[in-house]
Amino acid sequence: MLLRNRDDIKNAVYKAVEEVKITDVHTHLYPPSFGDMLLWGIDELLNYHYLVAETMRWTNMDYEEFWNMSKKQQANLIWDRLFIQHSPYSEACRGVLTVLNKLGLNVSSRNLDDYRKFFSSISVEQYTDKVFETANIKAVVMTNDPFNEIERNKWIEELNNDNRFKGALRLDILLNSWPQACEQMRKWGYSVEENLDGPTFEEIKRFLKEWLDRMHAVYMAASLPYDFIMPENSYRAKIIENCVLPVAVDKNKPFAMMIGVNRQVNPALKDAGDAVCKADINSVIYLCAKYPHNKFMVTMLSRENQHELTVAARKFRNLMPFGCWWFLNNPSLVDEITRMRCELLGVSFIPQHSDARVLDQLIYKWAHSRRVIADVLVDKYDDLSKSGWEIDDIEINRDVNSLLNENFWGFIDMKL
Ligand code: FIX
Ligand code: ZN
Repeated sequence: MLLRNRDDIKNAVYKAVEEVKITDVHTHLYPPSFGDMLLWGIDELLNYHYLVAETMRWTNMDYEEFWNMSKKQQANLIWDRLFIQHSPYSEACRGVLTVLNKLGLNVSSRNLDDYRKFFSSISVEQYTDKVFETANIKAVVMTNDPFNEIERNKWIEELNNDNRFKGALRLDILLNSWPQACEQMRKWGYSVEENLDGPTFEEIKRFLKEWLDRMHAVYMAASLPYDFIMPENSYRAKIIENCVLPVAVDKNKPFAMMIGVNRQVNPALKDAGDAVCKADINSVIYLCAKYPHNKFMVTMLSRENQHELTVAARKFRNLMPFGCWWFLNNPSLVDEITRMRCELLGVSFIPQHSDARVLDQLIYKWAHSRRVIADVLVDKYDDLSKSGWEIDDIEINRDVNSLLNENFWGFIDMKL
């Protein structure tokens, strides 16, 4: 149907963005069959590390005293400081309320125990279906670490029985802590040397292929610190260039680089203790230029890296920018970054991922992002319309499905 004015365009865009079943390209979720590794429910939702960081600004309690509390005691404290004593309009706080509201619970009761009653009345399997339906999600890509002993055993026992949960081989230990990885790999029977001599590169490639196959991984990924540099005479650089990238071409898998973390600036906060620092875009450019047959998904943590990453993506078809990661996943920055990406890349990027650590977060992270992305798209199609270009809802549906689904799966399948 041709759309003649802004209101019609807005209705069509809102409908398309609301109805598209999304592939969430990066999360920390696991299928219910992985047991306690899957976090869900109000107490886990409130214990999200974003909310722990915000709570610690409202108490002079010793960190250890907080960590020694039960999850429920921690949740009670977080609820009191961030929701009762102060209005919960931070993005992570608002998210908790969006989840409760979308589940049909009485948000205005402000009664945590009422909410707990709901979560104790539903099984994790039922709730997983409910969350995927409420958030309108087709599939989520996980973060799967073969060096995590608990998770390693889940994969060896072949426990992933839910096709909605896609594997992603996470390489942080291998790349950022090679001495530790080397010691562990030797125990598993790989003939690897810390100095990378002998059959080490071949053995690392064997390890990567085995785990890509075992996890049916859709890509390999790593979180890389803000001082990540390529080329470099380092274990990490040598393993990337001699092992990760050749295997990625052999298996036709992207290498997803998540760059810019300033790791553990406050270790007492544990997962909440990381910060951000501007990283080096020329390292991304070096890899994309030198390895044209490799596919690179890249997200950068610093707001200051966003424009140069988007410009770099204009230069390299093997570079797919994705998401508004972590400290960027706030409406004001999602709007700014998505607008810039539309203006420089058109439809050829992946606007968002949830990074959900708690199952329930799929509901709020996508409800909030859908709205911001939709509002950006309304302006873009309205601009087109004002230039005389005819807009119809079929093409809007096509573009929205590209942004939130097909750009990812097409990049996965693409052979360069
Ligand atoms: O490296 C990552 O995958 C990051 O997303 C996490 O380490 C981070 O703690 C997070 O969950 C951010 O949203
Ligand atoms: Zn993450």
